[in-house]
Amino acid sequence: MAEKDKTIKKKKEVVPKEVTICEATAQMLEKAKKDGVETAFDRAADMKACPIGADSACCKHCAMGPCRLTSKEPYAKVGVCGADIDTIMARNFGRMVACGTASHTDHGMVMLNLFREVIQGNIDDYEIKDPIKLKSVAESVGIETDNKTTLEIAEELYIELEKTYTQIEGEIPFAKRVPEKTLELWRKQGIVPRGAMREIMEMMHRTHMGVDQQYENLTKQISRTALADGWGGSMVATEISDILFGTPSPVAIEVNMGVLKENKVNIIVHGHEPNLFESMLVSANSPTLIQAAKDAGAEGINLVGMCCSGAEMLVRHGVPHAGNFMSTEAVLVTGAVDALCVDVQCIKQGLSKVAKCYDTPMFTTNPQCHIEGAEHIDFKEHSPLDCADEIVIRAISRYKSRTAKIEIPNIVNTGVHGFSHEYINYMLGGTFRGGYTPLNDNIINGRIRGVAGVVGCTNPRIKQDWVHVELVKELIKNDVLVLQTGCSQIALAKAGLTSPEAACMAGPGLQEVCETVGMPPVLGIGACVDNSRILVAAAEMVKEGGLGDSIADLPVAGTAPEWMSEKAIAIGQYFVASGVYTVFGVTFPIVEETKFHELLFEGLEEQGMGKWGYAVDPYEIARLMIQHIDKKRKELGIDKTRERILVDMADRRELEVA
Ligand code: SF4
Ligand code: MSK
Repeated sequence: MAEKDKTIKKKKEVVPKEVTICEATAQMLEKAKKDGVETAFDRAADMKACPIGADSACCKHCAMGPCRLTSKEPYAKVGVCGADIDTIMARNFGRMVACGTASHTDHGMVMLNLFREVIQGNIDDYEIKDPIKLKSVAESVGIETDNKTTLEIAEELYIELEKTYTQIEGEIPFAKRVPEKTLELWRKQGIVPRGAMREIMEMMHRTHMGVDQQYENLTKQISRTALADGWGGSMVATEISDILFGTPSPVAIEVNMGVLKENKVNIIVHGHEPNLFESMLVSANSPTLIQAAKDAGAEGINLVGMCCSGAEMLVRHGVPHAGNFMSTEAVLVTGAVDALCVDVQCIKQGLSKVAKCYDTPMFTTNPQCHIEGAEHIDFKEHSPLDCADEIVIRAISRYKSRTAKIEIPNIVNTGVHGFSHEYINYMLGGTFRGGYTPLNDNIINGRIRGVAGVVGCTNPRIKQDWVHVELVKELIKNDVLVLQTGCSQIALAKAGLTSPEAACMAGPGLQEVCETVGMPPVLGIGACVDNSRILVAAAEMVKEGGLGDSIADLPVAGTAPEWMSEKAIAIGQYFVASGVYTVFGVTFPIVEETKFHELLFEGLEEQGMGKWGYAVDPYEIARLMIQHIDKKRKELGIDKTRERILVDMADRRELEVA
């Protein structure tokens, strides 16, 4: 027995301050340790990532395998069928893109189905909240709107946008928003998406054993599938959600675990589709349920978001946000959560165990996502309040019989979020000069060096939030304006960088622009599907003129420095195929010195698209992005910062005479 004990491997101990810079999360991880509760941080420390999988050098696409290629004799080995390292990596990468694209497009399709049911009068609980956006989206896909009612425009838009999914020939509707030169390149390459279902199906078919075994050909379908996400499913999700629930505009926000209130019924909504959260908002504000909460001894109902549906409600309505992906278990350790309700995507199965430890009821609500250990209450769009009310009632009853010891980190950070591409247009151009001219002008005159999209997840393989925050600080210090989505923006909000006061941390040019406009140097714009807003902003910058003819000409770059999900890979690939240099951190699922690696990291740029980059260190990621921005500025001939010429009265008179 004593002999056996010696062989029991001791679990690696997690030191909270070493795995996160989020103080609230660290405090809760300390408490979890005392309470004997395990989180993803513990499991990550205890489970080394598989090195062969990390290199994407294994294939289990058929029963002649699974085949593992080893790095000995630099990947000279091939699978039983003869598939080489480039084929295997490209197929694995393609399947990641297919899954990420499927996730976003399924989400978008749920929104579109909801839109159809609303306009057909089958659902009363939702309505078109933003008819102006409805009109502009319709016009952007070529629908004539003059002399038509809102309902007529909506019906035509539904028919048009359905093609995003079901069309089998032709180009997806939002291809009309793509700058001409970028679209021409896609046509030449044969990568304009037809419909998302078609592209995902073809991607899966071509990665079956014995089909496409040429990495360059596979890469074309990888791009086509990813573009069906960015300019398809994700864009539909964003635009329809804005039409139904309102287009974001700047709103003061509060983030971090201190948004939980000990004397209120705390309900967390976590997931991605905004319809559940919108209905939870209605229930949480219902006078009857508020009274029920008061009768139970609470001061009220406190609805809080997490992860991406939280980010979406944050930018749209200013609903408080408790934390990003790697804080979802930690927040339950507070003992203060009276109900956790979830829908789809990025919901760790481990949550149900942690919830049980603190007597927090956890509810799944989506028929596509049940979780062992959580109770399922089906959310039905035709009677959404049945589910939402039930969850609130159950939360009130948990409040009444709270047994868990409560410890809420006393940390709340503030900022301003909600910068939709429409608002960026207005903000920089004003009511009478709406447009991207001021942004382009400030890029041309060098006050703004370029624009960066800093997006994506947090990941227990890397110190939570640290790379996001250090990288963004470095970018704004160098006059790079930062746009943010998903969990990344919560990291920056917690660090205080999304408040206008953070302008003092920016370089002199960006600082001047921020102070003039009254905006923060870091703009939070929504959930991970809302990366489509960045694509639209990039297309608008090209359309405005002065910065080249295609997205690939722009001095912009993207990054997901702490990514973890397949959706992130799909997002990265659609940015690359759209023309954006995109740097990922943590790990990259491809081995260097292979033909597939060379294609993604160099070849695609030579073809006129963007390219991938990889670095783990935040300062190195910033350096790579700034280097690329400077390269683009040089190619555009705007690499020398122009001195501002102040026009005096004599000059003005001369101008008038002329
Ligand atoms: Fe092995 Fe080829 Fe089958 Fe993959 S498809 S498991 S490489 S035999
Ligand atoms: S939720 S995909 S952890 S951003 Fe969109 Fe956050 Fe990444 Fe999920």
